Amino acid sequence: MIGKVEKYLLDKIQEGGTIHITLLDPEKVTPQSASKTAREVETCNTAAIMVGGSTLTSTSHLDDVVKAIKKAVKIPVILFPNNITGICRHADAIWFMSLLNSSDPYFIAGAQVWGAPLIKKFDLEVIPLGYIIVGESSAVSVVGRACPIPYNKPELAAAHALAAQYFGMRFVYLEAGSGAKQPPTNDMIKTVKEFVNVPLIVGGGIRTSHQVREAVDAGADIIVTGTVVEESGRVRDLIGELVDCAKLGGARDDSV
Ligand code: 1GP
Repeated sequence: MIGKVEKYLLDKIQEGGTIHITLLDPEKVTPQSASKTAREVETCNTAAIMVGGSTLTSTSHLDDVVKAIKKAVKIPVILFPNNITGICRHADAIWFMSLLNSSDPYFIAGAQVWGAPLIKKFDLEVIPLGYIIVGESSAVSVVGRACPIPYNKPELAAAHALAAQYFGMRFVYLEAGSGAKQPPTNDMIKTVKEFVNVPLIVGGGIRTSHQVREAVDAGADIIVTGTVVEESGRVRDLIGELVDCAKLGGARDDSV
C-alpha cells in the first residue's frame, strides 16, 4: 500500500517534475549540525531528507540525529539504511531497498528479512526500492559486495531496473557511490527510463547545477546529493541552485 510519504513524493514529481532530496550521513553529522543543515535545505525547497551512509553508526546516535532533524523541519525524513542498524523509530519512512547487483544474498534479501519485524514494530512507512550500483568501486560497492555496472554498459543497468519493476519495487535508484568522480551517465539514465516506468532516483557524484540539469534532461525523477552539502560552506546557495535546476524538469506524465 502506498503511504503518505510515497504519495507526497509521487505528487511532487507529477506536479513539478524532477525533485531534489538531501542526503545526510549520520556518521558525518552531530544532531546540532544535522538540524541546522536540514533547516537550511528545507528553506531551499529540497523535497525530503534521507539519512544513511555506508558505514555503521551507533543506533543511539542515529536516533539523536533523526530526532533533531524531525524537530527542525516539516519535510519527510526517509531512512536510507545500509544494514539493519540503519533502522530508526523516529523517521517517517524507510527505503526498503534490495541491492540488486550484490553478490551477497544478505544485501539482496537477508538484511531485509531480519529488519522487517523491527520496521513493523516501529510502524515505519515502507517504500520498496531497487538499488543498483554503477561506475567504479566505492565504499557502498565494497560494503554491499556489489559488482558495479560499468558506465558504458547502460543496457545492464536497464536489465536490473526492469527486474526491480517486475519484482514490484516502486522506485529504482542508480547509485554511483557517495563522492563518486562521475555520476551515473546520461546515456545510462536515458536507457533505464526507456525500460521502466517507476520513478528513477539518481545519485552519487553530483556536485554542480550543470550535472543536475543533465540528469534532469536524461530523465531522472529524483536527484540525491550528499557530499556537496557536507563539503560546502554555502549550503544555501548550492542547494538552492541544485533544486532550481531539478525543477527545470517540469511536470511530465511519463514519470510515474
Ligand atoms: C550517495 O547517491 C548518494 O548514496 C549521494 O552521493 O554524496 O556524491 O552526493 P553524493
